[in-house]
Amino acid sequence: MPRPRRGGDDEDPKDSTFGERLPGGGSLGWRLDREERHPSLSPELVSAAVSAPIVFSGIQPTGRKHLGNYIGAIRQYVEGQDRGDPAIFCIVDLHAISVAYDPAELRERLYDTAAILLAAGLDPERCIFFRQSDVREHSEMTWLLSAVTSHGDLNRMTQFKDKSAKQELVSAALFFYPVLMAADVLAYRATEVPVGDDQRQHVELMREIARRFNERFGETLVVPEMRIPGVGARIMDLQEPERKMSTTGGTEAGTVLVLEEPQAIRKKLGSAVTDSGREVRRAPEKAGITNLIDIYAVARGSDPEAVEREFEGAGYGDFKQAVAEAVVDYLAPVRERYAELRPDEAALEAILAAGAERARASAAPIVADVRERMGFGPA
Ligand code: AQP
Repeated sequence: MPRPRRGGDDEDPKDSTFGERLPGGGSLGWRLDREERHPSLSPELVSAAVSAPIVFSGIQPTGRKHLGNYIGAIRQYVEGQDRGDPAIFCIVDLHAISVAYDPAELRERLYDTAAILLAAGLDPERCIFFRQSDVREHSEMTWLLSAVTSHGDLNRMTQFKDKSAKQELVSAALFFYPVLMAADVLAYRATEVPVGDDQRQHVELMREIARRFNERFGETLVVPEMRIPGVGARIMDLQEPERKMSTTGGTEAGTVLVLEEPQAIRKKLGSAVTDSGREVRRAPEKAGITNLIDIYAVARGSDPEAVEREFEGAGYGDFKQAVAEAVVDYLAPVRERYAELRPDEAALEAILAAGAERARASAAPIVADVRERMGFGPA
């Protein structure tokens, strides 16, 4: 059942707020991993996949969302809600229990995160927006998919290695995190997964799980594609620009929070680590400046080449001040809208509950297919 096309590869780059031009005259603001375009799908599923993307992504309820989350993921969600048919976004509270946590705080941070996403521009009328734990199909699908997930693959996941090194109790949930992530996406036959660059390995694994399921049980699941922004796929820590900006692993001074006050943002960007040179240009040995150029380009809706031209001959001090003002302007509307939305938990709850109902209606028949293919229930 082909669905109407709403943008995609052929969309006008001028309409994109993300616009990086690809070499060779390409016009995408985004890179899609297309090396294998749905090799294992039946014609019917292929036709569904190419007509309009089914977009799915999830984000953890840490409440302390940072500029990396915003640039790498959240702005993609807002853009994706008009291309996706449907676009599905969830707050992944089941993922959050894979490390030590407090139940009461989990609820609070979930509302914080919901309010941030709505403040950023997610519109429950234009997307399906819900809380992961409200849709039990995610948990069931995790167990079903674990049958086609290899232990060796899970053991190779760098996020598991990094995070398990920091835990007192290394939970089985932390090990299973990528299977749950695969279940999230595959339960909707999503075709496109907008994420930051750090999720590349997890998306590769979910693609492998889908392929293996189809080989073992017949064509059932869609092999999704990863969608990462052309600029800003990996925002780096301002103090340690060799490491990504991160909720758990970064420095406090090097992590700009979405809800941070302008003065704090100015201070953090003003003290961002650079290098001993003088030129505002991107280079492998200039990780700090390269990061600031990317941040400025995204915040001002420009591109890195134009930023280099704009600041030719300028000193690092002036450039850092300009980046700070750009980030303050970029995040201020989100912070202001958040302050209006966050206090009304009943309204947030109503939005999440309505989204969960729609999500369940989408996932239930697909999980039923998976069960049936795997030999559950009467013949
Ligand atoms: N530094 C980053 N640059 C670009 N994108 C990023 N993302 C995370 N860090 C960067 C993207 O944000 C989305 C949501 O992430 P999450 O909240 O579910 O947690 P995460 O991926 O584990 O990243 P965090 O927030 O930094 O947490 P920790 O410290 O736990 O790793 C994802 O799409 C991610 O790619």
